[in-house]
Amino acid sequence: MSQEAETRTCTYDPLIAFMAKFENVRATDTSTDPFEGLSVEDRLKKHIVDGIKKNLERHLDLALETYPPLAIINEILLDGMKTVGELFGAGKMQLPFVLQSAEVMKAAVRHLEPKMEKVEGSEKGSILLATVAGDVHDIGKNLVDIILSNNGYRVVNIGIKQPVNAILDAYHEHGCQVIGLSGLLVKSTLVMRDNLLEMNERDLHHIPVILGGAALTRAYVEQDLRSLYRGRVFYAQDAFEGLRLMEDLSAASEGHAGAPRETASEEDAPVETPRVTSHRLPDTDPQLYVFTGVRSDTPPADAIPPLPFYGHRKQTKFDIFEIYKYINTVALWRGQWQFRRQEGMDNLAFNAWLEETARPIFNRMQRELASVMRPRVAWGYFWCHSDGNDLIVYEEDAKTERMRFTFPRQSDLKRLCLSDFFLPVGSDRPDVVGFHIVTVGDEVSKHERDLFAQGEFQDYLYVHGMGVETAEALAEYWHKIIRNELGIGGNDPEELKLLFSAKYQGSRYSFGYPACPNLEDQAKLFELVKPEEIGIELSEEFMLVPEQSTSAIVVHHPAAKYFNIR
Ligand code: B1M
Repeated sequence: MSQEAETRTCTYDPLIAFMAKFENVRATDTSTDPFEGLSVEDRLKKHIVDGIKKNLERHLDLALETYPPLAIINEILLDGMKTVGELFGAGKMQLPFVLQSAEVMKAAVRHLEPKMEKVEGSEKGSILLATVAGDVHDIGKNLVDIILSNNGYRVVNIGIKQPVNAILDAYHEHGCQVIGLSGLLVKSTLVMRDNLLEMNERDLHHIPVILGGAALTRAYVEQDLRSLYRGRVFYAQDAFEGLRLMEDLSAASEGHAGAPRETASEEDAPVETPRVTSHRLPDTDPQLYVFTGVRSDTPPADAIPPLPFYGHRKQTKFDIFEIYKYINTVALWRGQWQFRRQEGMDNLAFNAWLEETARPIFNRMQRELASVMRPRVAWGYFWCHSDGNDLIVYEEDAKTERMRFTFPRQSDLKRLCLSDFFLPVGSDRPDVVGFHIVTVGDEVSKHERDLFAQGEFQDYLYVHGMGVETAEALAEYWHKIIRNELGIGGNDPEELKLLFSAKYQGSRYSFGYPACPNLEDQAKLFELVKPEEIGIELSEEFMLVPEQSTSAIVVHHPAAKYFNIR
């Protein structure tokens, strides 16, 4: 563990001290013993709520003089975690500090476990957690794991890309009570539906299922999926809703009142005949979006940039600190690290608070991860023309078709389609299109996995966020290089921050996003820029490996901006 990480676990944490100005979480003070005058029970609760590891073992040993280990966990430490959950729920505690509390909880349990005889039924409940087949997203499910397992539940986390057979086998093998499925891809919502149908088929509908992940909506789960599954299925928007559901489900299975509300309406639901409602999921199949006919009135670009070179190149040498400058701190601090504005704080105060709270963590992370990040880029330029909704990419002769992409067209608004930004086939000259793919390598993901395994939950969140946003920063940085190579970088704003709101000429569109939703098109991009040469592979499900990688088609047209397809 680094010296700084060590420092974090001391009795004084400047972040917590600063936060205490705005919330009810108590700060610890180095000048006096923060535990002075407290009973042993209150000392242990303070360890949990304030996330203090120092002297934890001493206080646990003291408590062992009075209580058996299991009682310490169930009656004292879990009570502390309950307070943490309540503070978070009331918007008075930030996620990174919740994770710090979970770290202390895990350390406490680790200390007590060897002193404990296995007591049957000591767990509050159990859940089998998995990210569904074809989906590589780990962090959301792992946050759920951290919150549940440090609130007294047994969690069997079998990882990412799990087919239904593996999920059900593990569920039975480990004697779990509930199945929790996670997934971020649009396709995962369909995989979850198929998994539920499979469970119906195998008469396993007695198993309650909790679903979570960004592509899901509450309506899809609570209306569509609930009408398909013969058992109970719930939507958890975040880890804490997962915790509440587990509490309700466990209470219900013990015969207490408090089964999740939805179980009551289950009897009313049409059970035998699966019903597909009108609720429509976003779909990755571009055919669904291909409307022929009216094209947008996007005029051709005034000037077509000269082709910088035909084909692909790679870049593997970078100054990582240069890349860090392109990190969008709003996305990192508020999005990934989930620092939220506290009640009563205006924007100015929140930004000042972020500068004092998040900035030092950001600076530490930049230093610690400098040798862990392995930035690499593959990119290229090609002749092209549009043909209706298609984009034709030519061989070097600018005449022979090499491949063709098909993009969806808006059915309303401007009736935009990505291909509208390129000169149409038959024009007297070819147009130019760019592609790029960037990665920060696999080391950062490995580092992240180690932190998770070691119970360093707060740093796990910080490192994951850094990996994600450094990959994004590299894409932003390389897009700027591409604009310069195309000779259209002259309009770039001087202030880097303005790049995040795309205040430059042209746009980059990532496959899988609305304007080019077809993830299978990643295979064509691979054919064009050969990312294997920089160590990026394409999985069977068209996901990029290493995880922190992102690809895009780069358009030079001045009118090219993000747009949605409905
Ligand atoms: Co991209 N990405 N991404 N991405 N990315 C998504 C997933 C996407 C939905 C964005 C979008 O279209 N709006 C989209 C997929 C759409 C689709 O299926 N077609 C997408 C795409 C297309 C892609 C690429 C393909 C783009 C490209 O490069 N061409 C590419 C693929 C990468 C790859 O293959 N390796 C890509 C790349 C990236 C980055 C590398 C830049 C980055 C990191 C990705 C990563 O971590 N592996 C990234 C990010 C950051 C996102 C979004 C914006 C955020 C994901 C995230 O970190 N969430 C995402 C859009 C979104 O989610 N809004 C998107 C934070 C995380 C903690 O939340 O996992 O949802 P989440 O978990 C929450 C809750 O959902 C809930 O609790 C958790 C904690 O509170 N929960 C549960 C989750 N599971 C639960 C289970 C439970 C209970 C609760 O059971 C008990």
